[in-house]
Amino acid sequence: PGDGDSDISVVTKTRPKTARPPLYKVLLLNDDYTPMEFVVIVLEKFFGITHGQAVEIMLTVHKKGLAVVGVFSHEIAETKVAQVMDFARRHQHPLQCTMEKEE
Ligand code: NFA
Repeated sequence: PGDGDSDISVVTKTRPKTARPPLYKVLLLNDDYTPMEFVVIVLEKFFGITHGQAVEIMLTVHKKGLAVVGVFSHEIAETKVAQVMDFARRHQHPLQCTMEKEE
C-alpha cells in the first residue's frame, strides 16, 4: 500500500519577458501660414502615405490644431521630426512637427 501521496506536479511555463521599446507619436501642428498643399507634400514625402490619407490628415490638423501622423521607435520618430522641420525651414514655412512618448 502506498502512503497516500499522489504525484500531481505543477508545470510553470516561464514567459520570456522581453520589454518592447517605447513607441513615439509624431505630431503635426497647425499654423496660419503653411500652405495646405505643402503639408500634403510633406506627409506624402516623409510618411509614405497616399495622397488621399495625406489630405485627410492635413485637414484634421487644420481643423483640430494637431494630429498624430504616425507611431515609431524613438530613432525613427526623431528622424521624421528632423526631416519635416528641415524641409519646412528650407521652404520658409513655420510648420511644426514634434514627438511624444506613447502611453
Ligand atoms: N492652417 C493652414 C492654412 O490654412 C494649413 C495647415 C494645415 C498648416 C496643417 C499646418 C498644418 N493654410
